[in-house]
Amino acid sequence: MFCIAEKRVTKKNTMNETDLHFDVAVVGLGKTGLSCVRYLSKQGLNIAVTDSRDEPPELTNLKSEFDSVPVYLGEISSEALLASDQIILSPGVSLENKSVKQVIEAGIPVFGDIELFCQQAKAPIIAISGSNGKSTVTTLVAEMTHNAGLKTCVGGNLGTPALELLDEPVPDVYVLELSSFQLETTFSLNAHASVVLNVSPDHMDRYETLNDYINAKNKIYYGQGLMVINGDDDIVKAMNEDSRRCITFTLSKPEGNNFGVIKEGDEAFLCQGNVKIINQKELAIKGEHNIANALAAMALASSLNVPFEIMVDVLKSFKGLEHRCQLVKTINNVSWYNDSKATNVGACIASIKGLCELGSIILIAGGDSKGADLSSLTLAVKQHVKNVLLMGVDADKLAKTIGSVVACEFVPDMDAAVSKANQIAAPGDLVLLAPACASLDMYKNYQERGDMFVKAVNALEAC
Ligand code: UMA
Ligand code: ADP
Repeated sequence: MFCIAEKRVTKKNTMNETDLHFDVAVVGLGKTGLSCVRYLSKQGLNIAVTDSRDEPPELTNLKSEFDSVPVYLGEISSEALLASDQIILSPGVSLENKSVKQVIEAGIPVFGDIELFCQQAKAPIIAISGSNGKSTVTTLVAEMTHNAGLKTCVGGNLGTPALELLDEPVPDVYVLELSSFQLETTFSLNAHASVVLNVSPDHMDRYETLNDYINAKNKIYYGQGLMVINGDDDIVKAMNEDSRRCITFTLSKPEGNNFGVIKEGDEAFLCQGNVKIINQKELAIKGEHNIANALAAMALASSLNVPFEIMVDVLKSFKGLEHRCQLVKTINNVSWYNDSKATNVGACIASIKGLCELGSIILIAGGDSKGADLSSLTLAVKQHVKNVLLMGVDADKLAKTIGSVVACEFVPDMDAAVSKANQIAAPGDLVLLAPACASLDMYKNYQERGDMFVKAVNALEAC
């Protein structure tokens, strides 16, 4: 296995003392970059940091903790990279970046923080990826394993950089949410169990083709662990390898010992094989997509023998994460839902389908579509949405896509969107913030966008 310390010794012996030389260059000074510097500096390595931004978010923290580490800002420094034995790339920086491509061509190894983590992790890893539902499933699995008495460390794309988890005593299990960006630069993952929850187009501003995005996601299945496969998703099903242990989940009746849903009259039960585990009505998270999430979480947790009773307790009490299909309030018999985390078309469709039975929908959407083809939104919008309020850089693109099937109106900001929705909503309607786009053109992140929505909704007066 490729190992940082070995590589350093080899290269140092061949270097001229006066040459600019770093053992490792860390590209990107966000959360991941800082966690890498902390980790690598503990090994006594000679580190450089570079970021294309003039003021990357963790600059102050880096300076206060490591004032002697050289930092190259304003562009990703080819000089620093070419003077390094290896490169650790933050997930927000593409392998297609000009300076990064140059070092790859020069034969310098490039990998990411998850690769470093995998080389050191001493406990089984449950790895979760997919276009949508990652954070929900990661949190569910971690609650299940924790409640089953397993010491659980959770992180990755969810928020805590994976390398920070190595500062804790070795747990019984690591539960990691992994993005396609993180998987691109990971080679040694051999998870105890892993899943790609679903695939729908996302990050098409980063990937040239949908296949490139799929190939990155597929890397979560590297190794010999249990493959958890979404039997309802053709793209994920094609990732299945016959020679591997595999368990599937489906919204239909399951075959064999797999997970699925059995319907009996008006009732529906989440099951493993013929064994009923929980009545669908008892799930605290709502919507069809969340049934799939619950099944995936159970399949993953079952790989560590978490008892069904524990899974059921978690599924009855877990009400979902903030900014995911959350009821903010009901006012004048109009319900206001915050799904700011619906940052792509697949999530927006799931959100509409999950809530449409509760009333006609007024949708607040728009932002940065990340180069996505938005056309798959049309059918769900046509069937369930009566008005759309649009904002952000791709408002026009959305209007051109769905304007022929629904009334669209442009609004300058969230306050205007909420105020307009309040004017047009009739009793029994739902107002749903599910933008189908990233927030970064107007907000710091999806949390800030959701907070602005919640604030504006809470300011509405009952009449
Ligand atoms: N950036 C630059 N220049 C640089 C480096 C980064 O412009 O030189 C930009 C990136 O394009 C990106 C932003 O800075 O827009 C952040 O990138 P980063 O790599 O510094 O990100 P971190 O702060 O390290 O956070 C990353 C994940 N972010 C991304 O992958 C963009 C976080 O996921 C994750 O929680 C964190 O590591 C810890 O593992 C966030 C995310 O948005 C939630 N992920 C994407 C998603 O879920 O869709 C993949
Ligand atoms: P991720 O971490 O992959 O972004 P989250 O669990 O944070 O996923 O959910 C984000 C949004 O994606 C939700 O609010 C919902 O709109 C949608 N979503 C969640 N689970 C699914 C799923 N299984 N299929 C499709 N959409 C989903």
